[in-house]
Amino acid sequence: MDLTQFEYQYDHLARDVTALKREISNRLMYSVGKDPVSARPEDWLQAVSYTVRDHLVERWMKTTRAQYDQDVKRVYYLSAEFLIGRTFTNAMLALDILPAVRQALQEMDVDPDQLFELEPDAALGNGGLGRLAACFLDSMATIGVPGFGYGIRYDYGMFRQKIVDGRQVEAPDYWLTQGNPWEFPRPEVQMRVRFGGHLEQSGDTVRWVGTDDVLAMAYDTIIPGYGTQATNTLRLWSARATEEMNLRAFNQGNYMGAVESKNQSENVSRVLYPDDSTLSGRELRLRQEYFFCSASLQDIVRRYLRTHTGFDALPDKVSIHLNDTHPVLAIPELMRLLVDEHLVPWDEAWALCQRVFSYTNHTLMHEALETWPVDIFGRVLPRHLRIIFDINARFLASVTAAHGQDTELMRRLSLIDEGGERRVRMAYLAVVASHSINGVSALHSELMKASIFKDFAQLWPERFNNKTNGVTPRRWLSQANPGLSALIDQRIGRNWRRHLDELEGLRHALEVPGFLAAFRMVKRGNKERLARLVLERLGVTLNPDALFDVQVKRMHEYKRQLLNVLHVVTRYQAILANPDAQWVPRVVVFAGKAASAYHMAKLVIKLINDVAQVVNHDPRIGDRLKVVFIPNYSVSLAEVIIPAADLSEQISTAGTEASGTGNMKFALNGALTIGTLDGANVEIREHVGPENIFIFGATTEEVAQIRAKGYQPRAYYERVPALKAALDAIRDGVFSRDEPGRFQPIYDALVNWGDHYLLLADYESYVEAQEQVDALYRNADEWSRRAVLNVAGMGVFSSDRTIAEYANQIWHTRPVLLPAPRHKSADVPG
Ligand code: 26V
Repeated sequence: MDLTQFEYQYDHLARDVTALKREISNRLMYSVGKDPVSARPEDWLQAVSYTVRDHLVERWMKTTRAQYDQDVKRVYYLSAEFLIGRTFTNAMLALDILPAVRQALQEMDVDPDQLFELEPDAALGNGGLGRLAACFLDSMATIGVPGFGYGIRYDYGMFRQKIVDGRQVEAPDYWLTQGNPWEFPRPEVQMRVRFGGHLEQSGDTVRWVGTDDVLAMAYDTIIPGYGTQATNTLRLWSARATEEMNLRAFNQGNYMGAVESKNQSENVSRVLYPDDSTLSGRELRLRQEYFFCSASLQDIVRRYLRTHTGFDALPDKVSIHLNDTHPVLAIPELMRLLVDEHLVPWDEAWALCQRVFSYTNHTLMHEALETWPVDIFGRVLPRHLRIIFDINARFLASVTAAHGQDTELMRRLSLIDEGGERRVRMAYLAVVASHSINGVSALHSELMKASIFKDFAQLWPERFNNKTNGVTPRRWLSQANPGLSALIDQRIGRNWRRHLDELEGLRHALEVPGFLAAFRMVKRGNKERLARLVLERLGVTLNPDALFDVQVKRMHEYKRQLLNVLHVVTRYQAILANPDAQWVPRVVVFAGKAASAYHMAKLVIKLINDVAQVVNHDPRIGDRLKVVFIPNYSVSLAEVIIPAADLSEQISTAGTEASGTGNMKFALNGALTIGTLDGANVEIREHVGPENIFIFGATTEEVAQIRAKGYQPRAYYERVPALKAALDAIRDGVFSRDEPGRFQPIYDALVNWGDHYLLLADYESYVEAQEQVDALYRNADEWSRRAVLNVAGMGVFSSDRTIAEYANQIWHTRPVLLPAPRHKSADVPG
């Protein structure tokens, strides 16, 4: 369906503000139980959310029915994280009723923008991996892939970050206080998930008995597609105590004990693990992973069996995608369901698994690769450990049969790491069980084959492939940047929302008189919007004419926020040394959360805030340099920060950032990138042109060479005076007068302890690139021209393109066919 039809269809809604007002009043009255006089803004938000949701339900039913009738192949996207953010605006956009709802609210004396700000983010994710899952859901619905998301309905999402005295303080994110109008509880869909117990063997059959069980209850969220009737479902599982658990506990007469054990079993979906840097190895995390895998697999098998007998057709009807290793327990769970419960012979079950599962790897960082100690694993999931041992034995036997006895190779390939404490290697299990294994950028996919999966890539080269990430243009341009969207619409029409390639058309706009000025005005408006937010939240006044230099992402050593700080300190010192030079005024913006136990990342937050204090209050500096750390980075905050950026910092050590997706969002919103040849930056450079991006630093190969030669960070420290000055200032307490030794650990990590991420090696080339940035920014027209060329080149980074590749090359799914939409409106715009 093309977009013009779409516009015709909903045109009537845009006119029918009256109908919307009636619906909202009804919802306020009958669903929220308030009258307009006593309703609080929260009540209005509920009422209008229900109203908008009502408009989605009909298409949802239709899509679900059509999927069932056509018996289409479904894609199940299993992910421990879905970082959705807010739903309200997104849903209105999908329905194309935002202007009508705005007007309806205004006519009811309710401020729509105030309402939008009240909606809490659904922050069920840490960062890139979770946000990618959310962009993928949007794209699957939009391009008509019959996709189902499966995950956990955490009661507490990603913690709220407060900054107290310059330090991160974590507060719980109980996002469900006001209820969640976007979800449908499904008390009739409850799956029993078993833990613990032991195995009883009789002959060939194994029985898993004596388990402690928890129920998984489904909550469904509608995922609307944009410009289509198609909608999909995100099904999240919430833990409930079983009936026998309740009875057993309460019958013992110990009321509080009973409540406690009920709580215990419900704890499994209580809280998102907020650490994306190291595996904590905590048993509760393993239980969470199994909890949602088991419930999802039971649900998938149940749905399949409604329309099939026998499992032969399973791979033609079901694709299960593993978003990193967190859902890998789905593999032994499907084996258990097939072999133990449906009596499918092992070899047949295994062949089915290999045709059903596919896996995406999102990190090469050793600390984040999941492995579970065999003893914990065996205690929590004895049956699954046995299944994994059996898979491993057969796998290693097949390798021996093909390649001969090679103990060293066996040791490297084994699903069980036998060095030290025995551990299950979850990524290897994913590789062995999947027909497709992909990385998330061209570079990352190559590195993956050359490093963590080297032996497997030699065994099965055909299984490995790349799917470069993308982002949804609906949220990250249309919704986040209405100003730029309107300007683009004027030039190339509205179709880019579904066909992002059409942004190429902006190249011609460069010839249109006044276009660059209009583009700059939009950027300026976005910078004013961010400046207002910063003034409100931090009390710092920003000059919207300054260059906004932005690094927002999780706090990690490999992402090198610290390299950015070194540049800030260098610039501060240079301004002091040369106050009369023509400095390009700069605002350096940081935001991001650190894992609560990640001391170095937290110390970097403190350093940024301390540097900000000194720089922002130094009267000699004035407007020439300002530094802000905006607390509580989140999807909704990103939607305000990203459109306001002139410069996007993507400065990870080459070879460490799998892809990055923030990099894409910034360029799409007309920021220029300063970055290393890492992750998707490499492909961004290809698409925007090397002259329109600031690339610096060692390449992956150079990083390897530097390390191989025996990297000596101290040599750089001693050789480069500006670097030495910056490091000395940090070490000597220039930014921490109250505690001069506070940042000694940072200095030591860089100068004395090996500087693992090569900040000092890349410093000079980074500072030089920053000077080129200044030089270009002085030429406003040339800067804007290059910014437009960045937008124009971003078409390929739509998650629609990514999902189309997954659908065609990995899942082999076809879109569901929906009846043509009804044209309710008679008057069709010309
Ligand atoms: C890691 C871990 C470690 C074990 C326990 C829990 C946990 C939870 C999350 C993670 C996240 C690591 C993977 C990740 O987020 N990777 C990011 O994925 C993005 C989407 O593909 C990609 O753009 C980023 O470059 C990559 O860092």
